[in-house]
Amino acid sequence: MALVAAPAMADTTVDLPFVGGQAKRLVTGAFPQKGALILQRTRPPLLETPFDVFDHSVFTPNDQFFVRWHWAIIPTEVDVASFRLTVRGHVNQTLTLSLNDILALPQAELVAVNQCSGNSRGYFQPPVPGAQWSNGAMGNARWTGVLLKDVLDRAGVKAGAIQVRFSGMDEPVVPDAPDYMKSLAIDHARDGEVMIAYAMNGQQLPLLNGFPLRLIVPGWYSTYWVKMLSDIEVLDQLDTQFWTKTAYTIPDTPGGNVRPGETGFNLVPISRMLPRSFITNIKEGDAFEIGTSAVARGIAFGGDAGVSRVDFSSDGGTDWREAELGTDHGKYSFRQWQIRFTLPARGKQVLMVRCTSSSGEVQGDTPIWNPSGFMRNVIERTAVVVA
Ligand SMILES: Nc1nc2c(c(=O)[nH]1)N[C@H]1C(S)=C(S)[C@@H](COP(=O)(O)O)O[C@H]1N2
Ligand SMILES: [Mo]
Repeated sequence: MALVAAPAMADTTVDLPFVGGQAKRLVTGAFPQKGALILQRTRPPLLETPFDVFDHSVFTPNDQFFVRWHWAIIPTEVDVASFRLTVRGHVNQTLTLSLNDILALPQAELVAVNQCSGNSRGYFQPPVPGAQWSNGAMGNARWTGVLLKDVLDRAGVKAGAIQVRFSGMDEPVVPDAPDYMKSLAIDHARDGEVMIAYAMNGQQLPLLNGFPLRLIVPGWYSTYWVKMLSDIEVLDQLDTQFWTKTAYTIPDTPGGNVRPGETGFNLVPISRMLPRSFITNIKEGDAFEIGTSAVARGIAFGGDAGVSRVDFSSDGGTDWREAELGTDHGKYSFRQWQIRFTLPARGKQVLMVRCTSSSGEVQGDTPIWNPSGFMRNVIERTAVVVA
């Protein structure tokens, strides 16, 4: 498949309300197979979903799904006839699978949120280095493909296997830089949920989201969701490669939370996601008429569990009321919520939304902090003006 240029689209700008001041970014349609996305970096691309997209559907359209790559050498086309996925290492037989071989395996399907560990990093206070994302480094899609377990079973995992390491077709720009790879524990890899996807929302994956194959690790941050997956290696010892051992680690403290400047904590690999929720139809600064009934709606997800309830406050967190939930597309999906409310007092009012997961985790009231700016999941606040 070769890339075709996206249709011409006028560039506009967006203001992201970061703590250190607003960031003006270009909204571009210049990337292949992609529509309007917020441009943070061109090479390698960092493209963010404009937040209003999340108000239209719980499924994030492929052409507005965010994009994140670590290294700039990304194939601009993949030949579907010669493409092969290798499965090797601590297995009975090495496999070299064509896309037709993959398509011949039993089909699996799952709706799941793909969220960057650093989603919302731009709101960390004090600020931390790294991609300055607003809240759009996430998306929800129906993924179709095969179970990783089925592929590993065909190769025959030998006794003593510890981890499985995944690598894609992208490459670092300098030869001694570490190729992007991630590993999962062998039991996780064989849990019957981790998938190798060839389709997203019923279409083949956009190249920038990993065509022709990507790993889906439901409930875990997308650093593990290796794109353009071409190599699977079963390891009989722990992976000591940079991207698993050193990068993408969080403090081994409750919620990955430390005080700014704190030292002396242990680091562990980031893993499962935490519950989050957002208002999608009301923006900071929107005007409301006193005493008039209005509707708030948005999305929530439970992290690595489903959404049990969503509560809404229109008075800065004093009173909370339970919102009505939309269709359940499975525990790893966005879930829509909505509620009717009235604002009884003039002036500034703070709207808040809070998700409780089906495993009983609740979003917290105070933002967490860690030096990498990972795992933000505080209850978000939207101040509106009542007149
Ligand atoms: N091959 C490859 N896969 C990758 C990455 C990468 O740099 N190379 N980045 C990971 C990270 S950190 C994120 S956030 C997601 C982004 O997925 P998306 O671009 O489809 O939204 O891809 C993951 N998979
Ligand atoms: Mo990421």
